[in-house]
Amino acid sequence: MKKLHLLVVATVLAVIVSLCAVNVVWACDPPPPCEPQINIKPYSDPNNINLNGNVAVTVTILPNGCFDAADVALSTVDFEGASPWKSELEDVDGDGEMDLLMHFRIKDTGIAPGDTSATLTWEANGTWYSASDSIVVRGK
Ligand SMILES: [Ca+2]
Ligand SMILES: [Ca+2]
Ligand SMILES: [Ca+2]
Repeated sequence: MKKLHLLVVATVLAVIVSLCAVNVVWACDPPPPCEPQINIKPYSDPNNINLNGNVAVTVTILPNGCFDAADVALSTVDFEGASPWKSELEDVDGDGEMDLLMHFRIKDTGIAPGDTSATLTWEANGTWYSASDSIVVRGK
């Protein structure tokens, strides 16, 4: 009787594990949500934005495997109200995955004194994404 009981338990476990393997049972091991990141001024930290001095600011999308950086629809990109005037594909963080480096005019954005973060929204392959990074605003 005890053997049969163990066999049933083992069978149930085996079924659950195999369902997990094909992602039928989401609760077993849910795939991590796809979370691309942005890096404002990728070569600076903190991300100082001088409203009096700086003309342009660069923002990088790090796709984190969610999509191909080349698939970002540039016409949909919005950085605090600004559209990029220039962009290039570049592996900014050197992890072997291509990133999208974009240039924005600060005066095109709504960034104001006291702001501590800025958000970029964009569409890639029909999905909308949004990510934020910290900023330190000076001037004005
Ligand atoms: Ca930065
Ligand atoms: Ca990456
Ligand atoms: Ca990269």
